[in-house]
Amino acid sequence: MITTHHVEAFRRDGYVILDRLIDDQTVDRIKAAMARVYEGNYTADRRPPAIRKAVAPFGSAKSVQWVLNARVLDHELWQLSISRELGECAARLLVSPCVSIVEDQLLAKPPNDGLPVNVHQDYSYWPFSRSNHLISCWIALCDVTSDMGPLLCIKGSHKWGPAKRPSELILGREDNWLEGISEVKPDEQALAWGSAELKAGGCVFFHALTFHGSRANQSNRWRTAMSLHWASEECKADLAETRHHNYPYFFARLKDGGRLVNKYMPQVYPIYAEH
Ligand SMILES: O=C(O)CCC(=O)C(=O)O
Repeated sequence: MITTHHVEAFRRDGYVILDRLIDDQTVDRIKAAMARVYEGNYTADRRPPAIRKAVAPFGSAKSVQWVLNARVLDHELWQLSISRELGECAARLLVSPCVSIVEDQLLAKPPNDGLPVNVHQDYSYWPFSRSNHLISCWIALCDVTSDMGPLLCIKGSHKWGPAKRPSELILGREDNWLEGISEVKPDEQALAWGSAELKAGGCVFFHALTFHGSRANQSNRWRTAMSLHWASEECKADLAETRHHNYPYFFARLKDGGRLVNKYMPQVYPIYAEH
């Protein structure tokens, strides 16, 4: 699925858009799983028994309603997250011999002019990795048009270096939407944007340092998406940084300086233990 053309575009621009990543049946299954999770119905709860509580989405009625790491709650979401085929796409773009899945996100953006998602780099939320050699994939679960607040990536911004988190993320404001780039954007550089206006099942792969965000959804339809995030072989754990994470149990049995691979973050490509 990933060609040398995609690899070159990813290296140059920091993102690559694919019209089709998953088929219609998979889109329908993931949408149904997403609805279950938002209703509090978990088909395969992999969390430690002591913390199996209802998960409230982050955000507000106006913001994107955001659930992190729902793959550990639902069988379908787990199956998509551990897909060898998708992991291979991630590994090819990162030019890494292997990848593990380290995060996923469900993203339901309300209609009728809610809040934007402020521009940020995903790596600023992953201090637990000593390397920024990670990749994200934002998958459209509905047809996304320009008025729906599609994901927007700044071309070439993965070369600007790491920046701090913006002061706000999902409760963003239009007047400080670009605040996050001010620290690292080269002075005279004009911004060029890639926009994820896609049919359901299309996606954008982007580097962990690529600045991205989205404007308000001005349409009268929900904009739904799921994102997956993989770490390359060179990503080693910084355990001191895992203690402040919302989900410390995710880092169970990792070694400081060891790979980001455990039962919640399995290596998905290549799969060594196929029987
Ligand atoms: O869905 C959005 O608008 C933002 C998603 C995002 O920031 C991500 O997937 O990393």
